[in-house]
Amino acid sequence: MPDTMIASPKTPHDTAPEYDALIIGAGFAGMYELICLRDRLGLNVRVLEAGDEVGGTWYWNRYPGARCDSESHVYNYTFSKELYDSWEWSERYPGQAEIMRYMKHVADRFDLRRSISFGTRVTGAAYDEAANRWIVTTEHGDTHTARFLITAVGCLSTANVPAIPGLSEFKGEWYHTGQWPQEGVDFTGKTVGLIGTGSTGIQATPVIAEQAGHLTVFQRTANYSVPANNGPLTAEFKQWVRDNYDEIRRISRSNANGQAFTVEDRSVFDVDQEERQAIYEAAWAKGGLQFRATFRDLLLDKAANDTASEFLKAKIRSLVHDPATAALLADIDHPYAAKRPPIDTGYFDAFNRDNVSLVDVRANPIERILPHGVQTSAGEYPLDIIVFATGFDAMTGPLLRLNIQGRDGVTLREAWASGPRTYLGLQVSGFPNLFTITGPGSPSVLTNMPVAIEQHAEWIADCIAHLRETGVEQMEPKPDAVEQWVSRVNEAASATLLPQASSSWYLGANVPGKPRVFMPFAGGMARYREICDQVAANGYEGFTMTHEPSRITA
Ligand code: NA7
Repeated sequence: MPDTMIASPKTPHDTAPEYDALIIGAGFAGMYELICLRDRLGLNVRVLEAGDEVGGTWYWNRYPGARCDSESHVYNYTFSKELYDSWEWSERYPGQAEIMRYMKHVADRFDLRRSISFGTRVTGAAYDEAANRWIVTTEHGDTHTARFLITAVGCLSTANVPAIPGLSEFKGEWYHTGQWPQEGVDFTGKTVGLIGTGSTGIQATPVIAEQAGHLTVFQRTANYSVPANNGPLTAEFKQWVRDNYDEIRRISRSNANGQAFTVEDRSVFDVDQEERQAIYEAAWAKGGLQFRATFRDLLLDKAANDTASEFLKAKIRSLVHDPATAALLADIDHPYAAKRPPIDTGYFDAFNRDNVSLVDVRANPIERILPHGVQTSAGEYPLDIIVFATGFDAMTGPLLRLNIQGRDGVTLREAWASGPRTYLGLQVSGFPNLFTITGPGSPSVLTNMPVAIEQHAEWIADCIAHLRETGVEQMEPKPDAVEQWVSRVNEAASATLLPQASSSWYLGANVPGKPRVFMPFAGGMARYREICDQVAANGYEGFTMTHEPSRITA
């Protein structure tokens, strides 16, 4: 008697809802993948989302000052001209609330919510080899099964709350910026401590300072920051954006960073000192991430980078009145932009306020959290509220916490014990039919995210369409393709100054015990797109395609 005909008691999996594809996460990536698979391919798709609304990163990161570092006219979907025309941004850099309005607008326009289960955190995903299905478990204890599992969990969605002794005994309030209460936090008159001076701490500092009685910023690694020069968009600019959809889309899809600006094709050493200074001054006045784009060798040559870093350190010293505070803020240990470069609105100026102080926790580390404050090796700081702007277990953290188990019961955590190993950042060997949108090994965080997300969502949809047309049941990368891609990711990083920032989250260095591996692909978005397209054109080179998995019995 064939196995399938043996009568056996029903397991919960037998009655689990069955889909063609399950998508985890309803941020930019999950929403668009849903449109691709449900509306274009006609698949039966469900999205499982931990939050109560769409938005992903922007749903959780609603801390004071939360704002995108990409300019609004490129921080949106471009797959539909009609959608593009239906929305108008109000500021140069969109704030969290406006981005949430945009994402709700997209959800409404494409009727996405009917396919999304909100308030549904995924706690496990196991590949059932016999059935060639993914069995996904949620925090409510229910299961869903699907042929394809697509993670759209973002790169910066697993909060890193440092394990500082004493936190559980803290009598005041404490928050991590990436898990901010929906109702907000009232800092009025409070003594606040903010730990962390990455992009988030740099955005939050001036805003909290305006409300708090006193704000103490605990700095471990000093950081560069360039003014965002944010402000309302003029009617003229809005019209330019409307008139230039094709060109903005073309540029952002054809350069290395997914932004609407290109890196100048000149070396720092092509110009003399005076001209270089004028170029930096103009870029500083214009503001934004394009400071990086002033010269082509800023991220390739340390001597070139030194010229930018000296300019930016001098700016800090000129902005901050107290020389000791200025010196501490300008005591930066890494090349400019080797860590993710922040942009700000009044960060350095905030240290000129009487109610803001800076504490050096590199020289005098935080030793413990006291019931009413923070203790460093130099002294105690009484606090009512602690804000952890301490970042994320980036890129791998959101995937590992899903507890994914692949072929033969091997977990993703085991497969990635020495760091992430993917092919193109899209698939993992031993985890058939699992796709990871903006996974480690893809350009992701080194680009304007919507551009990277659209490319991945479309590539995956095209791939699934191909599998359907050709009758392929199971797809996963060949181990040697993974090996080669991991080498290529390392080579791309090594060609830049990016690995030189020893405390960078790109390297996993911010999380104790995390393998030090440069995670994103630094070879550029346009080059990466070409590689992915070529792989597909070559019949999905590097992947094993199985028409009839030998052990499928159901
Ligand atoms: P980041 O960039 O990882 O910054 C986190 C900050 O918190 C950084 O200054 C860390 O210092 C600091 N940190 C982390 N743990 C500690 C402890 N234990 N003690 C003191 N200071 C600590 O996170 P963000 O949220 O600012 O930005 C993440 C990304 O979101 C950003 O790059 C954009 O892409 C959007 P360290 O540098 O590790 O010494």
